Amino acid sequence: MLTQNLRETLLGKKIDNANILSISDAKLIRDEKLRQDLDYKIVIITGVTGQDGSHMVDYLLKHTNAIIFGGVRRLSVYNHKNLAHISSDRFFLVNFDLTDSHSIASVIDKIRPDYFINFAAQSFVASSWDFARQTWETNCTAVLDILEAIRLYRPNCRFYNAGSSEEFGNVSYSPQNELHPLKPRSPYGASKAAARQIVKVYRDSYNLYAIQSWLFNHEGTRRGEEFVTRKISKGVARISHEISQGVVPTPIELGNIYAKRDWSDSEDFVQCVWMMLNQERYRSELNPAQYCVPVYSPKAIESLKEYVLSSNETHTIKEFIELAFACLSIRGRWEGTDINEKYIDNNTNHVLISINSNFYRPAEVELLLGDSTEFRNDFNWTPQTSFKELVQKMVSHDHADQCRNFIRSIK
Ligand code: NDP
Ligand code: GDR
Repeated sequence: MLTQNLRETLLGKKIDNANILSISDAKLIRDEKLRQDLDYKIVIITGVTGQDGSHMVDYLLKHTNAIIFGGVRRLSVYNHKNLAHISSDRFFLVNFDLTDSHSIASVIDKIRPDYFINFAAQSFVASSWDFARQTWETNCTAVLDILEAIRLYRPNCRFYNAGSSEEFGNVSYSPQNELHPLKPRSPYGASKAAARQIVKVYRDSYNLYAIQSWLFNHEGTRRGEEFVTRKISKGVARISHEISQGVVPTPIELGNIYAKRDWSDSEDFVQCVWMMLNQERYRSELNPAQYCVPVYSPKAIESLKEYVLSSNETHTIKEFIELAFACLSIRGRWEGTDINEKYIDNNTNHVLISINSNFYRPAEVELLLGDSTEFRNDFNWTPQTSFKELVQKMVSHDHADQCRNFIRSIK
């Protein structure tokens, strides 16, 4: 019997801490939804409070009729900013922690998903040296636990795990495609590379529809503030405001500004993830009949592919900085070398960027440049957002935020 609170949740109240479901209550909601319409697909997405997970929720609510359960771990502080805009009777939050194998088994057994999209991770490379074990458990051991639970309780559930270009690490050649060897440089990269192996072992051993892509860096207005692009876009917005107020700006402190990254828009990638999870619908050479449940044909599973997703362009952090400032009409010049290198405002001569060696990493991935030709060809896909548009979008968003906060502060 549904409680009053569950009945309200069913109607799609706005997301807040009060309506995070227990796994048992989530099962009641799932059963009730399937009673209304047996055709609903049930999707579990982890990492929904983060960047990609929240965009995936938006994408599926817009383009499918799926019932979505977003997995959130219990935290004492409310962190659902990326979900605050969602109000839907097809999206529910459920409490489970990826580092707890019992909770993973229970959620898969009770909710019986058709898709399990795993975006949850300790995703910050720099922290993976400080929390190597926790990184391993979240990014790798949890993947094994999910696969094992899918094998036992829901073998026809399609599983996606977010892999990373960090698995390529100390790259042997450029651009990196699906054939590039795995040469991780961080505990984070190693955890994703190990997860990739176990996903393949489970796919091959048990005929599971289980895949892991290689995602190159992707960003946006929901990017965590510790990642370099967001640190820059927020910093640029703050500095522009400080200059406009006649205040000497505090420079943004960064580490290795010569590293090169292949940056895309997160919103572009979530669509690709959904395509990868439904390859028979989008790859014309596949025979959809082989993907019928309850049992996937071994031939179908063999023909699944894992893909690189990338912009196929690489840029230094310095280029990102120059463009970000230019978006707000601030032009600068570089002076000094190594730890003394600085970016100086041409107009005011204020220091905008300085180097702090605390942001250097024990081992750096100097260059990433992807080759996503395989995905583009198989799925007839091209990204919507260019590098320039991405930088502009992030800076404009943070600038507008800065202005809003300022207006609020003088009211
Ligand atoms: P974010 O850091 O923005 O989000 C990570 C999410 O994982 C958060 O929702 C976090 O929840 C959740 N999480 C962490 N630990 C646990 C846990 N123990 N139990 C449950 N949830 C947990 O990452 P992104 O959205 O940027 O990335 C999504 C995925 O893609 C990650 O796997 C990442 O490694 C991978 N990836 C990302 C790339 C990128 O450029 N963005 C590139 C390549 C791969 P909480 O809010 O509670 O902390
Ligand atoms: P990355 O992203 O490590 O590529 O991992 P991040 O934005 O943290 O770093 C990119 C590059 O910028 C250099 N850098 C700095 N980085 C941060 N965070 N802060 C700084 O001050 C700074 N100064 C220079 C870094 O050294 C690095 O070379 C991201 C994550 O999303 C992973 O989860 C994902 O797997 C990979 O992208 C692909």
